[in-house]
Amino acid sequence: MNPTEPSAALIAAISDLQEERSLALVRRRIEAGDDPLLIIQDCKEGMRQVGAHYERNEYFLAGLIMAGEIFREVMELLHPVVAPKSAVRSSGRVLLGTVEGDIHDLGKNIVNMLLGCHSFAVYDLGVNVPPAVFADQVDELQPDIVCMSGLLTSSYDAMRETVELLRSRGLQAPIIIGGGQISDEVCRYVGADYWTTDAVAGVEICQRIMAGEAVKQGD
Ligand code: B12
Repeated sequence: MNPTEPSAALIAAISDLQEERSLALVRRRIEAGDDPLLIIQDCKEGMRQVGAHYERNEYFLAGLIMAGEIFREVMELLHPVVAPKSAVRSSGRVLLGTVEGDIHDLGKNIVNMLLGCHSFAVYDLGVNVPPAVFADQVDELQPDIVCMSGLLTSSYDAMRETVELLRSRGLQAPIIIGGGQISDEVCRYVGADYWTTDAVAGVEICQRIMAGEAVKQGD
């Protein structure tokens, strides 16, 4: 890849944990009218590379923290560009949270933002959400869809426990799980109805569910 090309440059800056350069590149692309979703896609690839550095012991926890901070600042820059154009909330009600034991929230926050842009009313429970809290909030808010995020392999058990509790309490609404390493196999293990590793695809699943056109995954 040519590092002067905008995508490659941003991916490399994030992967190298260059905060100022990453933010400058994002500002430049926003000014040039670049699609914010493409910018997010590049940042996600940069974060994946940071994770790979961490796995190879080239970065340590401080590197993950730094990457998280850069991504958070990038999202602050992007937020006004993807902010909802209208205050109407009519597409459906979504309960969202990162499951117990997991504090990764950058992906979840993108899902929240994009659903909001598509007129969904989103109730975000935050991170490290115990199954009982999901269940209580389902009783109270009666959402049309429940969305869970998790990036750690250990989160799959928390997701599974949450799904079991929600179903045992009679929840009929579809459950979507998401996060970088989720797969069809994980979806089946967890007992969720849908899965994705992409926020835009997650919004499309929610739209199809509300339109009665969604085809269940993970069966
Ligand atoms: C940044 C980061 C952190 C930051 C998180 C900051 C924050 N506020 O979120 C901090 C420093 C806190 C952190 C901590 C840890 N981390 Co960490 N982290 C990462 C890193 C580098 C990037 C994650 C990220 O934000 N990516 C960018 C976002 C946008 O992508 P995303 O989350 O996948 O979200 C997208 C989609 O998946 C989707 N999506 C996400 N959720 C949902 C939900 C729904 C419903 C839908 C529809 C879609 C959807 O939408 C998003 C946009 O498309 C990853 C590497 C990687 N490959 O992911 C490691 C990674 C996830 N961490 C890892 C580890 C090991 C840890 C720690 C255990 C490290 C430690 N020794 O303490 C702790 C665990 C803390 C905890 N209890 O949760 C491992 C997990 C390995 C595993 N198999 O479990 C990874 C994979 C790194 C690695 N390769 O080893 N981490």
